[in-house]
Amino acid sequence: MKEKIKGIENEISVFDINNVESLEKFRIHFLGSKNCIKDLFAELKSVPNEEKKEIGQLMNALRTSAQEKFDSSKIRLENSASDDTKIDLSRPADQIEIGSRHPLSLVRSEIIEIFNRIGFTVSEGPEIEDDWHNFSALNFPPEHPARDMQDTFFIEKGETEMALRTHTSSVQVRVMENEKPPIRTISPGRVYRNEAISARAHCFFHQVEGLYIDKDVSFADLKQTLLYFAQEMFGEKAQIRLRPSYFPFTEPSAEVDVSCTICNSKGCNVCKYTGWLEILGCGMVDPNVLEASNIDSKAFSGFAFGMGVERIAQLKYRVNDLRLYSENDVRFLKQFSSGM
Ligand code: 2NL
Repeated sequence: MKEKIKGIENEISVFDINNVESLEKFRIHFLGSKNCIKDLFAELKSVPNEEKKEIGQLMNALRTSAQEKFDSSKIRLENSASDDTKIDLSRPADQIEIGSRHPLSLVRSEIIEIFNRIGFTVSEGPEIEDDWHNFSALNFPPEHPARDMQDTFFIEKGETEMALRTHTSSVQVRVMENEKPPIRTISPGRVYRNEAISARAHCFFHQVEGLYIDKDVSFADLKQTLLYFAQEMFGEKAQIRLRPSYFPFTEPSAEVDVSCTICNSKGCNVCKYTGWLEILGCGMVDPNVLEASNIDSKAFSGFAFGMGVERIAQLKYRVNDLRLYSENDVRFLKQFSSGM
C-alpha cells in the first residue's frame, strides 16, 4: 500500500503542467470524480487495523498535495496568459508625441519669408570673426566701448585675436566686399555679448540684419520697407514710428517702434502705457562703411537695419523671460505650432 502511495506521490510531482490541456488532464486524473486517490481510499478497508491510521494520513496528504499543485499551476497559467491571450486589441494606442519647431526658428523663418517676397536674399557667415569684419569695417572707432572685454567675447586663435561676432553686420561686410551693388540681403544668425544672464539679457541672441545698397536708395525707401515688414509680421493695422538714435555704422540712425498689437495702442503693461513697442534699429549706411568695403559712396547709397529675433518672438508669443528660449523645457517648447 505504502508503495502505491509513493508511486502516486511521484506521479504528482513529475506531472508536467504547462498549458490548459495538461492542467485539465491533471485535474481529472488526481482530483476528478473517478480519480486514482479515490481508488486507494477504496482499498483502505483491506489494510490491517493497526496501520489504517497511518495509511489514511498518507492518503490525505496525497490529496492535499495534488490539490496544491493544481491550484498553484492554475494561477501560474492565468498570469502568463495575460501576457499574450488577454491583450485588449481594441484599446486606443498611446498618442505619439510629435516635436515642434522652436519659436525662434518659426519667427526667423517668417522674417526671412517676408523679406524674400521683396527680393532680399539670405547671407550667412562665420560666428568667430576678426576685428575688421566685426568692428573696423563698420566704422567703430578704436576706443569704442563695444571693443571692450566687458562687452565682447574675445578668443585667442594662434597669433591673432578673434571675437565672437556681436552682430551679423559682419556677414554684410563680407557681402559688400564680395559683391557689387545692387545688394539686397538679410543675414540671420546667432550673435554674442558678454553679459550676465537674466530675464532681459543673455550672452547670446539671434539677429536678422538687412542691407540694401543701390543708386539713389533713400530714407523713404527704408521707412516704407520697415512699414511693410511691420504689417506683414504684426498685422495690416500695424503702424511704425522712428526715433532718432545713434549707431557707428549708420548716419542718420533711428530706433523703430511698432504700435502695440496687444492693446491696440490704448496702453497696457507690455507697452508700458506708451502704445508703442521697440522692435529694431536702422539707418542709412555710413559712407565710411561703404568705402571700407570698396563701394563708391558718391555713386551708391544704402540703408540697413537690425532686429533681435528673441524680441520679435517675445512680442508675437508674449514670452516674458529670455532664458525660456534656451532652457529647452518641453512645457514651453510644445506650445508652438508643430510640423513645418
Ligand atoms: C539693432 C540695431 C542695426 C545695422 C544694424 C548695418 C550693417 C551694415 C552697415 C550698416 Cl553692413 N548697418 N546694420 C544698422 C542699424 C542698426 O541694428 O538694434 N539690432 C539688434
